Amino acid sequence: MNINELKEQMKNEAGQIKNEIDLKNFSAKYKGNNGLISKLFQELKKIENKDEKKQKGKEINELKQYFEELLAEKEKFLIEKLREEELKNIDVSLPGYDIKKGKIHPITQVMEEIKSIFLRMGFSIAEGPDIEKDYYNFTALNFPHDHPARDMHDTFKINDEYLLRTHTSPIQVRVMEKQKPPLKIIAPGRVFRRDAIDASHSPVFHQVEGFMVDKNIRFSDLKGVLDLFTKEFFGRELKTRFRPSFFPFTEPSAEVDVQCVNCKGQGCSACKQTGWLEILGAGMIHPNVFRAVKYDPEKWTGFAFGMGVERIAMLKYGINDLRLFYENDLRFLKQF
Ligand code: 2NL
Repeated sequence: MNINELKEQMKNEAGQIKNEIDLKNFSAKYKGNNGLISKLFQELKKIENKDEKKQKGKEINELKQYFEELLAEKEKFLIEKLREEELKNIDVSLPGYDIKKGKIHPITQVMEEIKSIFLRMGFSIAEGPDIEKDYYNFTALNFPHDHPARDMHDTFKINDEYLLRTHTSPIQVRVMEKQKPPLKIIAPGRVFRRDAIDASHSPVFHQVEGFMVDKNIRFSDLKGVLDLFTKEFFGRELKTRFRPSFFPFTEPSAEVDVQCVNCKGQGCSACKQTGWLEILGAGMIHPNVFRAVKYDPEKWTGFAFGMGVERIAMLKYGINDLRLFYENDLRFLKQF
């Protein structure tokens, strides 16, 4: 068979390729060590006339080139055909897959919302270690050595020097040690207390504390910042009130109530008929705390506050048992 006839045969065969198997057979017939093209090259070696050999070699190479083109063209054609058939079988009226979306845990959501409100007021965020020195957790915060909160029964002690922080205040002491005022800082984090678990206690919970130090910071600044916070977080229509209280690290100290989110201050079972919910502790930073971080209490003043995130979340969403946050029951978590 001469080259031109072979070319013609290739073309006809290629035209009849309908599927992958046909393509494989077509390829095997001509290509590879046992293929027809290889055989032609072998026969070429036998030709003795140089010019004839050269001419024939050129023709076989052209044939090989032609074959490769046919093969590539057919391969492309088959892939496109396959894709077309796949598309034909897609029923666009079928409902889509139900993609199960994960969610942010409600405690994290509330933490993020609290942080975002204070960030908008110009506060920065600071963090610190869960395992803290007794010094940063108690001593620098003006806790007397015999203060009941230092008791073994309230604090997870690691050794004489270290413990699990019982509040996030040590973060703020560390910030003040390193940085000079003016400061506006939010300190969120996990805290630990030796409490038995019940509807309102957990050995691990979350706090957001905050403080501001500058010249001439007054109690009215504290009231303005916290009033704006409660309005943003609980609702514009709810009032806040400040009651006198006591903390070792602030003087004067206050507890902050917001009007009951449930009854808007009318009195209901959620607020035990008082119309108010306690949400925060706060006060003016005690001069002894400033002395511990080598700030001059005659020059600088500041306020600080702290809130329990679980407590705030429970009040906001009307949840009566803190344990729901830790049980990972999807029926509960899905609601947030
Ligand atoms: C509460 C009360 C409070 C602070 C936290 C604080 C921090 C420094 C200095 C002074 Cl470094 N005070 N924090 C002040 C008042 C109250 O938390 O009931 N938290 C759940």
